[in-house]
Amino acid sequence: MLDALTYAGNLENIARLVEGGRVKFIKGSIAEAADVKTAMKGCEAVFNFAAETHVDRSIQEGGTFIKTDVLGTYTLLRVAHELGIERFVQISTDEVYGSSSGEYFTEASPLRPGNPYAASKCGGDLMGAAFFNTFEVPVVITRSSNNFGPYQHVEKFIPLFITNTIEGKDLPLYGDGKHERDWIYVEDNCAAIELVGTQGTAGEIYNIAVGSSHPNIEVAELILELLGAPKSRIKLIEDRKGHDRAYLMDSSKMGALGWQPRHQFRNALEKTVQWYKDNEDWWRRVKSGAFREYYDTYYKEKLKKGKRYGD
Ligand code: TDX
Repeated sequence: MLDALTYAGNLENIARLVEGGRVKFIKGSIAEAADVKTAMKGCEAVFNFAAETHVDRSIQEGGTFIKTDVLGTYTLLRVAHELGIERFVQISTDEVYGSSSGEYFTEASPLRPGNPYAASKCGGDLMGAAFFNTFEVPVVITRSSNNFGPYQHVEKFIPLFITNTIEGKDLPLYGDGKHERDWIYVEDNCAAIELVGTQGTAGEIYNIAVGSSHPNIEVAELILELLGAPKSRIKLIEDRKGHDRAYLMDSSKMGALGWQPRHQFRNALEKTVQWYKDNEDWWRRVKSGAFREYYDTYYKEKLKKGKRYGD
């Protein structure tokens, strides 16, 4: 496993696997050919999970997204070609299709990225398609809907709202709170990715979605209910710039491969809430230091100007 251990990386998450000898860890960047060569030597397959992923950060500064998500993917592909890698799985996102106003995107839908992060992921996907076409690198691309579950970084919506609730803080909900996301439990996503890695056809794209979207306000209310906190903890704040309303994908191609999601949203959210309750030391460490600084500068003014839900 190659990881640059940026602000979002956390060796603690895989410590047991490394100690048990199941994972060999190498610190380095996917945008550095020398690091990539060291890590890829002797591998049969490459799964590119590495990315800058947080939309809000890409709105503040997009350069690191282009470096990691476009140049990084290109570097991996180039070395994969050189070393004759037998399978290259590019982990992508529903965000590449842009916002949906009710239509379900298929793998053939046009790419209409709505923010710098999504545009960078499009760059990586297109580079993958180009390497398949030009050099026959056996690339498959997965496009998943919103993940949630244990170990997710606290900058993301669900962990942020769970941990803020536990800390007694307000929940910063963007805009009218009616934007919706099709939440997929992380284990369902990983099962789908593994299946594409072993059974997918080179050169193909696979949408991975559950097909049940929830407005953000509903998810926020559910988190508060599960933790026994009042709805008045929700604060409607200034909307995210270019905020995509919804992502809807048709994932029948995954169905044809034999994949079905196994987790129901409510049960999986309950499990996730429980995990954050049981692992307070973990997320308190992640929330301290650099993240605290980011949170305070990014949210403080917005929260001050926000409107309490129900007022
Ligand atoms: O503080 C917040 N308040 C809020 O209302 C945050 C962080 C988010 N939101 C809203 C924005 C979205 O409508 O919640 C929704 C989910 O937000 P994120 O967790 O930031 O996810 P999203 O922007 O949908 O992107 C995610 O899914 C696609 C991942 O971050 C991407 O990496 C993935 O590609």
